[in-house]
Amino acid sequence: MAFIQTSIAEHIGTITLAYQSKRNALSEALITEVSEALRAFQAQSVRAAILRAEPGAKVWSAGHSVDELPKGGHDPLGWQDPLRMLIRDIEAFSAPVIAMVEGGVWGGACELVFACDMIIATPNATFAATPAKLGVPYNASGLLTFLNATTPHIAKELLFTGQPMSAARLERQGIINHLVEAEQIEAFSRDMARGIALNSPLAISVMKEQLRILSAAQPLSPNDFERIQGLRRVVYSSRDYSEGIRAFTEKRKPVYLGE
Ligand code: YXS
Repeated sequence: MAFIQTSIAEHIGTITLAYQSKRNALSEALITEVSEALRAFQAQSVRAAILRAEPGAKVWSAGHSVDELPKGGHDPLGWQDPLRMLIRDIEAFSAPVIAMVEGGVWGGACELVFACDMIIATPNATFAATPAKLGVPYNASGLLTFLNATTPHIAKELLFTGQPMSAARLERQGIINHLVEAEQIEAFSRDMARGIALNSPLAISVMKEQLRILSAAQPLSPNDFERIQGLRRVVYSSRDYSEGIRAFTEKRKPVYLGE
């Protein structure tokens, strides 16, 4: 792995973001490695996972890789966007994922941390949501992640001001589970993961999925809406679509290749 480190011990899987030269920016390449690690954990029946940066990191993650955002005219956070796929992978992972946070969390990395099942952070960790700063139209299911993990007023302050919010402030709001000093945070996180791993993995995985479904239970869930949009985009950008239009205007039978 070039961008992360992984380990499994005592049924606990650990993913360490290790791309400090780019401040753990969530590039497609890094996200691919995290998703592969989650699949490997699933295959080895991991019962709890910890997602962290390297010890003492000043930046947990700088958020979506800005140079991978479309320059304009295209949805920057559509269904197929790697960050969107990673959020879904975290939510679908059968065991609890604990975000262990030191340093600054930026942009889409805030949503990544909020999509985890629990958050343990050092007091000097900060969270800065940046769509408003970059003029990015955040996507509906991403906003639902913010809403489900925080409160409407805190989500709005994070999203509208774009200013870093302290872990201590978020812990007071019950959004961060525990504030732990840097020297103890690794042992504290492992102890919590160990306790989870002693419980029934089946009961926990079912409750995690039930809570995911219930928390997304909207008249039309933002995920479903975006999936529809994503499927539509696949069709109207396809060869078959333009072939169908051309055959119609040329009054001949279309030849469809399914691509
Ligand atoms: O110049 P080199 O090659 O050394 O690379 C620099 C930065 O370009 C790179 N880097 C990034 N590359 C891609 N995407 C990023 N988000 C990103 N952030 C940083 O990392 C190298 C070191 O950066 P540098 O010198 O700025 O480090 P620093 O320690 O002085 O400052 C760390 C940060 C995180 C405060 C600073 O890098 C920063 O402000 N980064 C951008 C944070 C941000 O605005 N993230 C939002 C990305 S957009 C997103 O997540 C969503 C789409 S949304 O906005 O909607 O939430």
